[in-house]
Amino acid sequence: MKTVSISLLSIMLGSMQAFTPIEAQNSLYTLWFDQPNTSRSVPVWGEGEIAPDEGCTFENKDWEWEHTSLPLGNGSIGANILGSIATERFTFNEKSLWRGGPNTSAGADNYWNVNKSSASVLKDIRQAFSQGNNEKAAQLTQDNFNSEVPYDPEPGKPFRFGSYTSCGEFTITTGIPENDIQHYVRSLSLDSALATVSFCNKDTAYRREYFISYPHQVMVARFTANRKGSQNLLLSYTPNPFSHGKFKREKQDVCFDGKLDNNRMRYTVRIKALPKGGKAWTDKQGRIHVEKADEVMFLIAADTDYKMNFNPDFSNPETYVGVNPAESTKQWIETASRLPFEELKQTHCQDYAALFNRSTLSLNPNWETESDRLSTPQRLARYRTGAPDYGLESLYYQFGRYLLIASSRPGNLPANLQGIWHNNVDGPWRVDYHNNINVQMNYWPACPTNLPECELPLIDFIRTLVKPGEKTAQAYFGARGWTASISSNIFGFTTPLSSKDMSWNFSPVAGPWLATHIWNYYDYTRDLDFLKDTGYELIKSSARFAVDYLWHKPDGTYTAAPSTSPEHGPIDEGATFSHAVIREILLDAIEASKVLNVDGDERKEWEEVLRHMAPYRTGRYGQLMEWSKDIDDPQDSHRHVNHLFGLHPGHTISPITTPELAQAARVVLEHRGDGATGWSMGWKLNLWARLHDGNRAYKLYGNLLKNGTNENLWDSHPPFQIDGNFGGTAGVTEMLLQSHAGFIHLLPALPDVWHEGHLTGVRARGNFTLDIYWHDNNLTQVVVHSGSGVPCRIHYKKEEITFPTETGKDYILKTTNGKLQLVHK
Ligand code: FUC
Repeated sequence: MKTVSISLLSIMLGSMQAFTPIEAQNSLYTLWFDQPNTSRSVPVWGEGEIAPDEGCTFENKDWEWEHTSLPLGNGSIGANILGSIATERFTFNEKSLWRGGPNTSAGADNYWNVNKSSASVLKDIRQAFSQGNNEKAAQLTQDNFNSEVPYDPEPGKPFRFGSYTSCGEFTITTGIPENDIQHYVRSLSLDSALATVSFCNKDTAYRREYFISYPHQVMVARFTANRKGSQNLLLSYTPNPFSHGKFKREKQDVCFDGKLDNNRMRYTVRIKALPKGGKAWTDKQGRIHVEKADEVMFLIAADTDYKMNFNPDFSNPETYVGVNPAESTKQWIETASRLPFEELKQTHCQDYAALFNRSTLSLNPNWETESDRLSTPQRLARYRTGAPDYGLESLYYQFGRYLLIASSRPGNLPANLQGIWHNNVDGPWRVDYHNNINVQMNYWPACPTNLPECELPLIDFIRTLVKPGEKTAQAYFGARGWTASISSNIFGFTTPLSSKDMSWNFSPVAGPWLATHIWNYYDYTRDLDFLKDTGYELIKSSARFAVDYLWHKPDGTYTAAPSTSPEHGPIDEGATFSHAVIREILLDAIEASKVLNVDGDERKEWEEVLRHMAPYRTGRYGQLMEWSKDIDDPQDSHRHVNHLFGLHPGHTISPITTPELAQAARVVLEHRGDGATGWSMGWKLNLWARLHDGNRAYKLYGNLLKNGTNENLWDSHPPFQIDGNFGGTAGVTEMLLQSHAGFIHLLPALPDVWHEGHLTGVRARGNFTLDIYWHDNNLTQVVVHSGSGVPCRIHYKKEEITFPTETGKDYILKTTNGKLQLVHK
């Protein structure tokens, strides 16, 4: 473990003698900047007229927010700390603050009654395919498999799909001049989820500490200095500009109660100031003044009236309303305000560290580099020149885990396209739940990096889609079960959108893909009660949908007709991607029904369908064919590689079990190239890891960091899109541990440059937790903790070893002369 560089520490220690310095932090776990952001005190929507685009353009107008802010979150509240001097500023989010849904002025019927009755057209489409009339099939699909709900807001009409929207912003003017600042540091420590801003002005050392507590559901901001009476502050809260409400004041507290204009969603933001020394008071504009305080702690709580609903009443516009945010926020503030800062901080750190500390990654720990002493943007810039920085590579792994904990905690919604962080009324792709790779990728690292509880919000979210998704399945496919489409919101939206561009808008396997996460969660945790009580029904009903969606052709095969491969190519009678997802959900359903020993007859049907699914095919370039016809273009460098789903995240293609198909997948990856958007590089990294090509996976990881990462390590599509962060973290895990092929595979894609290191606390399917150590590019030791007492089958290079395990016991394996041996049980 390395500590923060001597020079940085001495700056902090030297300048703040009489003052607690920033704790010596492990540079593996710290993101930091040495330049303040500007004191631009207005939000992106400005102070006057709101821009007509509501901020949905792809270029974020606030470069600093997107590149140099520090994100904090507790899964419900999110904030980005700008760390500016004269006016501190932080953007603010509440996860459920969304426009759209059944409570717009157009009413519930306008929201729910949007599925087209298209199922009867399927037979004409299939007949057209049989006659070779693909044009007709495509036309019929385009005309019938959209809806009337536009993805974009329409002038003068209530916006039904809606968007994730900002919960406003905070500014705190400090009266400190910007032109005389020394020793500025803005840092985020990933092992405690604390953001700190510290600097000196003349002989005063200032420090601000921020965290967002999950146990106490409050954001805490403390402003201190080494000189008494130095805190002269003015805190202002600016609400979402497309909302109306009132500020209520008490002595040192302010409460904003507002409603979004679009759907009347109610939200409350409460702020309490707790000064030591000096005084604090509020004014008519709802601002808080602090004068001559020695220090001040602000507590901020926020909530909306949104209630997650697994069984929405389609006639009730308020079916997702059920929380009184004025009450919930009051309780949180009251509880937190009885506790001193240190106790709030300790409770927060303990809660957070209990998750974060489960896994450590160390890469070439003895490698000394000047990068260790550089700020994160400088470090990244150096890495971009090709200089090795294994610390940065581990930091990125841990940053993904940090972001997942910060944006996805049980009891709230899953991480959206920007996790929980957004700075405008609307945003790219509505900052929604995108079901053709993005929301799924968000959860790739959850179980493998030992954060299974962070996946529970996704599982709850899937449950919200089932009832509306049954209507969609029925209307478009006459199918049992449920499905979703390309985009979802927090109000159970499962219908396709209005666009006739089927390449993205036709996505019926979105539901089955989501449902594969259910089995995956079970397989990692082996939580049988979960499978029995919640999981199995979701898997089974998704498998039923898949079976009914398939076309049983006269020749006896099953194909997905019509289908598409996102987001290019023709409307097809059997896109590889759709088949791969369907294979996976059927395999999951078969396994789950065996585990629970139920539905034997239906299992036979799933097995039968699986046996007769149109097979994977290899085309004229040796590539895994993307469509039913051999039309793949070797020049095609499209970012989507969904036809490789079976290789990753699925498990029907692997170099060990299906070497020819794995080779065909490799050809596809060669054609597509090693560039693309952030998330796409993140996916290719995972795919190369599954092909057991460590050096190529490493190249993709490097490309992701170099070409798809902002200065604050946020993934960039561009714009900022969080999926790539999660894909990156998952990919590193896949390089060092895989467990999808029926055994645990150690160091399956270790790149040559990672000579030495360890990865501890990671999970494998079967509920094993592993600590893996290697030296000179060879495995030295692995400790396997058995969480469920199932037999353990371990594979390393050409070695394989299987042994029975007992729940709660550890097993140590070592390699001697290349031989893997169980040395301790
Ligand atoms: C899919 C991708 C885009 C983007 C969007 C949110 O449509 O093709 O690149 O990630 O989702």
